[in-house]
Amino acid sequence: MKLLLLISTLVAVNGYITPLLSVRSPTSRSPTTFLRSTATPPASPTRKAPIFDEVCETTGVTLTRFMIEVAMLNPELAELPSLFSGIETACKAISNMVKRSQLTGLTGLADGGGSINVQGEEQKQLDVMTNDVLKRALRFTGKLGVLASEEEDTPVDVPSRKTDVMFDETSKYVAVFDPLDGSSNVDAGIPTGTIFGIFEHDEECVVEDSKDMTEDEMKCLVNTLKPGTDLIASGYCLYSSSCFFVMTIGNGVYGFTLDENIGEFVLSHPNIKIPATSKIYSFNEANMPQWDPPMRETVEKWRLGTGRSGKQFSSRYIGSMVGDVHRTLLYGGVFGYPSDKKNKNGKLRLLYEGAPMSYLMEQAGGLSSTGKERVLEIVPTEVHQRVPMVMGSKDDVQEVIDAYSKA
Ligand code: AFP
Repeated sequence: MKLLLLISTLVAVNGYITPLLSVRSPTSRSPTTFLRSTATPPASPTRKAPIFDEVCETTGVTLTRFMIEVAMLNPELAELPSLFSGIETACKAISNMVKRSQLTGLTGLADGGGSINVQGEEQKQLDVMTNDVLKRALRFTGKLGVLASEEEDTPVDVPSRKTDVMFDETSKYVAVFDPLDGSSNVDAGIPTGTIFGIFEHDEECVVEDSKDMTEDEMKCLVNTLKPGTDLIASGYCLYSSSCFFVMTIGNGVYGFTLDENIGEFVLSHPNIKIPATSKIYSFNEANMPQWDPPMRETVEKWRLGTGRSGKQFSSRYIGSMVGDVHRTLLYGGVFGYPSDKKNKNGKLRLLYEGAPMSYLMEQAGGLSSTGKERVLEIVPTEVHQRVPMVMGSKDDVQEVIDAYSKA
């Protein structure tokens, strides 16, 4: 196992203490030197998205075509299409596994029960298998340095396997994902989804074997995990009445639907914009008595029609984040999992649920907050860190934020 990280000195830049790293990356043979801020994330660069505003049943724009255009418009993203193609393939495979699970014996708990992930949750067979499908699909793209998943105890360093690599091996990206969100619902045929986020990999950490890591090596890997403001791309696949692939590269949100006749994701929702206000809320209301007073009081007003909009809200909650967020993006509304007395940080995971979904929500014109801070600005300190969240239509989420500031 090799860890090629040399921290040579510390310098203060713009008032922030910043380590000056001397790095030997696996791809560049000579050491390179650069500055890396530990305090404020760099602002996301502006990306160009292709303009396709037509949806066509027979000769639509496929996700593959869309990503080729993305790479042409943004040369710095030239390697992203191959990574997306891995995710796309994994989503198609997972969609099939989920759809056929009642017939193929893939329902129920992994190992007949007792298989617990690092967060103490019992794993379903499909949790384990979909995690594997994604890991393989991403590894074979040859674009990935590190990946972190809900079903992995620690971030996994993806070894370079020259024979499996179709393009130049650059270890350019870090992928975070929840392979099968909402899996506790899957046996009942309720929608589930895969959530992913892509960051750039700094390449200062190279761990050739993910087993037997020392504490320092582990820290190095965890340090590759960044706040949502650093996301290059994020998205989800929803396995429901149709299979959807919804994504952003930081310039709007685009939705594709799997056309099973041709086996391709085809653009069906160009430039999704969430309505600024609505009358739908989506929470596990059984936890309401335990919520913070500003959260509880705002939702109580929505129930009575005495909130800012004066409208009486209706409740829609699947208990499967991808399904609930998809509906919220399309119809408007507020989805969330606030903190409560039992779960101080709510339930959702920051890195592979909160941040990627918040990036999409903001790109669609909505907001995502803990009530007190923007979810995208939270710097993760742990891989499986949880975050209280309320996201959705801008005016309605703002009402919650205002209630917190008043309190
Ligand atoms: P599972 O993947 O264990 O089904 O959890 C789903 C989830 O993380 C998210 O998708 C839901 O919004 C949330 O949990 C539902 O939690 P409750 O069951 O506590 O409402």
